[in-house]
Amino acid sequence: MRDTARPCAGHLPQLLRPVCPLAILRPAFGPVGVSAHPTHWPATKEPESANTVNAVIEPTIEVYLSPGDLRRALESDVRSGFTTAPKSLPPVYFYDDRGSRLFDAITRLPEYYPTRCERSILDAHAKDVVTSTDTDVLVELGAGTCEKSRVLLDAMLSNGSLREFVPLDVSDSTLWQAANALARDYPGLAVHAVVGDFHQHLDRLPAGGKRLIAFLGGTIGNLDPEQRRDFYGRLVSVMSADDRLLLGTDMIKDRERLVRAYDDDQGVTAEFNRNVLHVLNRELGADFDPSRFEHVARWNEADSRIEMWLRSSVEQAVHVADLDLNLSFEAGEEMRTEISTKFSAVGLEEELAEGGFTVESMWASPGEDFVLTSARPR
Ligand code: SAH
Ligand code: AVI
Repeated sequence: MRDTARPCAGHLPQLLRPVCPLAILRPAFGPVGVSAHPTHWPATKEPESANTVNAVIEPTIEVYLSPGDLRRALESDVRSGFTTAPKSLPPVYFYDDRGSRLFDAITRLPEYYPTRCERSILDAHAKDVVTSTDTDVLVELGAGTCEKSRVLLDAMLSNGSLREFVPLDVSDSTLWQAANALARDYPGLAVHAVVGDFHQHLDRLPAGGKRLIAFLGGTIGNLDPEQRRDFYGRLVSVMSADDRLLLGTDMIKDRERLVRAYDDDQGVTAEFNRNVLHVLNRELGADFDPSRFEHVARWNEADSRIEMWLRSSVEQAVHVADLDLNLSFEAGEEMRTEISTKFSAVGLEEELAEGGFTVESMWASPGEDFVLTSARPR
């Protein structure tokens, strides 16, 4: 279980060095608000709806996870996760640059339906979401490449209410590239990126305006029930009565489809899963041989979740040099790398109510494969 009193880790390799000359990594809990000088990312296609009259506002970035925080969190998670049975690691370590690219590839796989389903709901209902809340600030937690944010930003632009976008993610380079692309594509939009952890930095989100706090992709399902309770509690405590939560959740469905979404034919998800071993080798001087670990995706009926595991194909010893830690794996021994919880509409509504929210609307994709929920603090 994550210790919420200490920094939770993001991926380390890219976070240990600045993502751009001006994205200053400050000591933990230090002052915030670093403005970036102009940077020149390749311009992406300007959406037709972009307001070309306004000037581009250079994005700003706040960094709440210093390299030291991240390093300490990784060390602590490895020590605790590898010395309890079964071995486990939090999924946050998947997302170094390579992991973020692999996740992006996953979202385009034929078997991985959640991204397409959520996108289709946004395409159909972003306008309803925005007009019903009259929001002028979009906050996105675990924003990644911010691809789906564009649908909401376009709707806010059409509604005449678009003012500020605040994406938060642990993956600093992915976030910074996305922030720059969005600032260029939406002239007049203030993009304020936050490198932080949604388990511990929700209270650092800029206040003011009517905020739509989006948590998309089904990432809430990567938290266990206790982490979700903590998350809702912290989120509701920083929301004003005018703010709204927009939550994307993957729903319970036929087991075969679920497992296939996490065990694709091309092996992209397997590579994503094994990526955590490359991260440990690079960051902690471990000597994992990723080819000696098999990707396993399994449906856990009792807990309504897909679990990803890495199964040692042989009996083997692994040394984590930086921690002076010797690990042994039995042949067939598994370590858990991710849970991905699937929800029922009733269960979700109950969970949100217990977390201090009142559900206002739910929009489902065809077949109720995926659901977007808008909720307000009670
Ligand atoms: N929202 C996007 C990306 C989902 S992938 C989408 O729907 O497609 C999950 C994202 O959450 C990654 O970008 C990862 O870096 C980020 N993430 C994972 N754990 C996090 C944490 N504890 N705090 C902040 N971001 C986190
Ligand atoms: C980010 N998260 C919602 C994804 C999921 O479906 O749980 C991560 C993922 N893991 C394997 N494939 C995708």
